[in-house]
Amino acid sequence: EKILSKSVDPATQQMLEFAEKQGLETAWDRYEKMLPQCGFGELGLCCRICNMGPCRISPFEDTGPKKGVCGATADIIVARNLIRMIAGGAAAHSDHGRDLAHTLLLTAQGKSGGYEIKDEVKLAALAKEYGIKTNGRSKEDIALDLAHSVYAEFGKQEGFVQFSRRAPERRVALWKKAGIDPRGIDREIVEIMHRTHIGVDNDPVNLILQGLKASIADGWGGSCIATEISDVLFGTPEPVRSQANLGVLKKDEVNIIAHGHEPVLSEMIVAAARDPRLLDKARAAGAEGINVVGMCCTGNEISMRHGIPIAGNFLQQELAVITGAVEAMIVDVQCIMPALGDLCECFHTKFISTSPKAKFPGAVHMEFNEEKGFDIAMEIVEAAVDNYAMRNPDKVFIPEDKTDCMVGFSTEAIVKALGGTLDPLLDAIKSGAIKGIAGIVGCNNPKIKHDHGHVALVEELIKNNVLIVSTGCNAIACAKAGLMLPEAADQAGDGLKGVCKALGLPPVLHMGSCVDISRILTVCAAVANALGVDISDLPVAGAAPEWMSEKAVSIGAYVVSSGIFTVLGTVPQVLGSPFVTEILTKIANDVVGAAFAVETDPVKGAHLMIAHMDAKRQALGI
Ligand code: BF8
Repeated sequence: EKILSKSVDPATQQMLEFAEKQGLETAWDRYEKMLPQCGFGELGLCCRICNMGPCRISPFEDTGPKKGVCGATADIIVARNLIRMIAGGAAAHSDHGRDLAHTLLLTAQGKSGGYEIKDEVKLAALAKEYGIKTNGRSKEDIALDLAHSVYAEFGKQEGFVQFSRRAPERRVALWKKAGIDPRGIDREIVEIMHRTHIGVDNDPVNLILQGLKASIADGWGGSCIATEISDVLFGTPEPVRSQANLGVLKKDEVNIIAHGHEPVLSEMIVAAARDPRLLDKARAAGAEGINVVGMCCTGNEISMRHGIPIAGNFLQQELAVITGAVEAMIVDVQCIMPALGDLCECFHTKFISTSPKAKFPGAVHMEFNEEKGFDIAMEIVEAAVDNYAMRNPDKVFIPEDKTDCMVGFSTEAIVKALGGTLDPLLDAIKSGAIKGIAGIVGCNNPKIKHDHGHVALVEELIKNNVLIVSTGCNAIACAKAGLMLPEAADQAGDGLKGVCKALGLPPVLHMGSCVDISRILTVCAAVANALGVDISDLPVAGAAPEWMSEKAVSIGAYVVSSGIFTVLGTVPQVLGSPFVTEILTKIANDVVGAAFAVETDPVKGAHLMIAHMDAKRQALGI
């Protein structure tokens, strides 16, 4: 029963039971040992920004300090802590985008190892946005100019981030008026670090506005660059069948997990694993083949582009190792638990780090670089193949669960599925067959029953005719729950069911990894532009039911800044300041036309979103 309370996912439940029997520790155990978590930290009231501290503000009215040594109040401390989280998240997403820009540059110069320009249509479209000439030019020449242009977005000191101009004019005007139209990506992140230094910006409103500004640079800048350049290099996703959950690991094959975020690495791992030389080697070692599967967002990337199965979402990374059937856990950056090092020691699994930016205790470091991308990937996959002989069959326990799913719904793929224009979608929204669109995204968090927040919220929404666009660990949860199949339309309300059946679409569309939330922004902008309104006028809402990362904080901030009401399913560390809480949940409406709500019950969260959509529909007169 204790295990049932930890996850709704049957594979996860089985693996947790197995782990417990083996005495193996997971994030859930470590979370329990952490309880009760620090009350000051939970409320955002602890300040460690300078060495006069740490300071902590008493949340109680009549006792304890109300100001830090420098005089910072709860409002200042909470606001500073919050926007530092945004800086961390925006930096992570944007650095991912920068790595793609780097790969595009090397590829255009003919210096990358194994990469090519796959989507010339997108290359031309992006070139047009930047005013880069395409007539009579080679794709490499165009790509070179584009790489320089997107690279420049990071260090821009003035002006604006180009892709932000996809937003409706009214949205841009509103950003300008509020002083939150970002100039350059790095600039806004650095400015957060400056302003939150001791003795700089001590106005909670001014601090939060800068947080929003940096987050917009993430969503409409760094994340958008990551998505678009990935499409140019690896192809824009189209609907493809895949499978999800730990049952995708195979008993008789070399199992390789690509875990992390950047397709620059995982694309090459996928290519190397298909190389006949390594396949022969695997067979010679007694394996039937090489089975590459994904984990977390890199799993989303390669499943969207190649149908590669996804082993699981964030909280399943340790469980994958515990199956005893993984030859190599290959990681790059973000959402990789350092716990994997100790855990892999208990098995034959090789934990292989590849990024100079991300090293881990207990990992073998095989540094990856784009110049020699394919060759290094070959070495990494070969290390996994060699490790097959070390597998102990007695330790292998692979749960059977795996679910079919249809993934790969880029904006372009959605438009194509609709017959070439957004009109059928707009008509369905106008007629009420579809009540609205919800973007459901984000992580897992042991504070909430694994996947329950995701699945219960999405099920309630589709029942009420809300079409779902999904990314990140939510997408993986939905795939595992069978919600990403056209048949899942049977679980939807009559209106949505009819639309899905007519178009052969699932009610929950997999739009990719977390940086691909930029795809959701692009769709919202296109719908708003088609209707001649702002994004904040649309019957759309967002939610992050199980969020935990700093990236999720930045995402939430740019989604709200883009005019989309957003429900958080785990409580952010801001409640120590009633004023900051009010800014986020109410006052933001007056500035950006949207705000946050916090609701830990997913069904109630769904109804907050539905009520919001109803209100927007009424205002639009539909
Ligand atoms: O970028 S949803 S746990 S894997 S942070 Fe991480 Fe959260 Fe998963 Fe992808 Ni996004």
